[in-house]
Amino acid sequence: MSVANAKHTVLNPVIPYTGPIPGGMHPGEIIIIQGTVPPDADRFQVDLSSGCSTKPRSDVALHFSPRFKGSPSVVCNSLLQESWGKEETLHQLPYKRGAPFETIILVHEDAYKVAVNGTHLLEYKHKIPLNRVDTFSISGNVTVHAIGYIPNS
Ligand code: 9QG
Repeated sequence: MSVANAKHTVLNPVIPYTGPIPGGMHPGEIIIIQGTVPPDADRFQVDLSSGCSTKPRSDVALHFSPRFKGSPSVVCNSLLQESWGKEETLHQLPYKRGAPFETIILVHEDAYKVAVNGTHLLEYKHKIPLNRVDTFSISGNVTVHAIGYIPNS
């Protein structure tokens, strides 16, 4: 799977980036993010949200946050009515400061499955119905070369 398969591609977005997910989210769809972690990175985050309001802040279905500072980890969570839920923390970090990466978010009926550099990393069960998720954001210490959206058919 590569961005060459994507139906919609966003190239070299300015970070922080927020944009619509073309056609919304359905099981079988894939979002690919190709980027590089800066050498001095602390953290970055990918958010799949329900709208793009900042005040009040939109609900976040998937907040995916690799953290490089302290104990390396990946934190996932959801934001509902401006409150964070319970963090799901994986004490493993396949990203490296200064290195390029490819992250794939696969949309399943019951969960998101995230793979990094070709290896499955984690699964995050849906807290917000897929039909409410329409906005992609990426922010923090990251450079993004391409975001690709691959539809399910
Ligand atoms: O820290 O944790 C995820 O559970 C919070 C962070 C918050 C999230 C959250 O401050 O930061 O990572 O989107 C946010 O508000 C980010 C940048 C307990």
